[in-house]
Amino acid sequence: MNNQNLFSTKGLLLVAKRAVLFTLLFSYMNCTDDKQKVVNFTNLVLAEEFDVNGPPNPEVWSYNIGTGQNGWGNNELQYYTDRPENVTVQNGYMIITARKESFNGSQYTSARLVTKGKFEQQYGRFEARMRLPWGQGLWPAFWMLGADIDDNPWPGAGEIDIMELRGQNPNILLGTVHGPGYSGGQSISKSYTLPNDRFDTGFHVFGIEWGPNYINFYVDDVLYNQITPADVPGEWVFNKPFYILMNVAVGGNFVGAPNTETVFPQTMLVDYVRVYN
Ligand SMILES: [Ca+2]
Repeated sequence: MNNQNLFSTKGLLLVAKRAVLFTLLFSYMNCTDDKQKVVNFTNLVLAEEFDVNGPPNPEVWSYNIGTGQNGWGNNELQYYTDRPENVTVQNGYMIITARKESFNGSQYTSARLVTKGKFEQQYGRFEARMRLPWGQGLWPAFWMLGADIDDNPWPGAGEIDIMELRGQNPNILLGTVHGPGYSGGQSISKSYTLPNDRFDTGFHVFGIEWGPNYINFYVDDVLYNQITPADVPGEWVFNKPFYILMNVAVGGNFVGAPNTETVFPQTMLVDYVRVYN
C-alpha cells in the first residue's frame, strides 16, 4: 500500500511536471508567434517581383563572375556567369540554374547575384519567397554581407545568412551569422527542419527582421531563432548597412561535391525579394 501510494504520488508529480513543461512550451510558442505577427518593419522599400522577362533588373542586381579566389573561399566547384542559362527572369520568377557542363576550366556553372553598391540597408525586414534546388553538393543561399567589405575584409564586415541549405538535406535550412571571432566553423547558427515536407517541392518565405542588436530569423510563419550580441563571442558587427546576395553554389566545404545521384540541372526559383524598413 505504501508502495502504491508512493507510486501514485510520483505519478501525480510526473503529470504535474509535464503540465508545467507543456504550459511553458505553449507560452513560448505563443510568444514567438506574437513576435512574428507583430512585425517591426512594414514600410516596403524594395520589391523585386520578377515580372519582366529577361535579365534581372540591372538597377538592383549585378553579378559575381568566375570562380573567385579558392572557389569563393570555400573550394566551391562552379563557375558563375551572367548567361541566361544560369540566371533569367521568366513568368514571375528569377531562375538561378546550376548546370553540369565544362566551362572555362570548371565542371559546373551557376549564378550569384549581388545588390552591392545598388541596394544596401541597415536594419529592416528582408524576405524572399523561393523554391530551392536539392541534391548532394547543391548549396543554395539567400544572404547578406557588410557593405564595408572592401575596406573591412571578411569576416570583419559581417555576414548574415538568411537561408542556406545543404542540398542533401532538403528539409533542413540554416540561419547563421559570421563575424570577427565567430566565422566559418565557429559561426553562430541554428537550423530549422520543415515538418513533413521539403524545401524543393514548394515555395517558402525565408526572412529576417533585423534591428539594433538583434536579428530574428523566420521561415513562413515560424520565428525559429533570435541572435543578439550576447550570443556572439566577438564584436557585434551588424549595426551598419549590408547588401543582399542570392546564389546556388555547387560543391565546397559546406556541402561536399555532387555525386552520381545528384540530378542536374538544378534550379532555385525566386518569386520575390522584398525589403521593408
Ligand atoms: Ca514573382
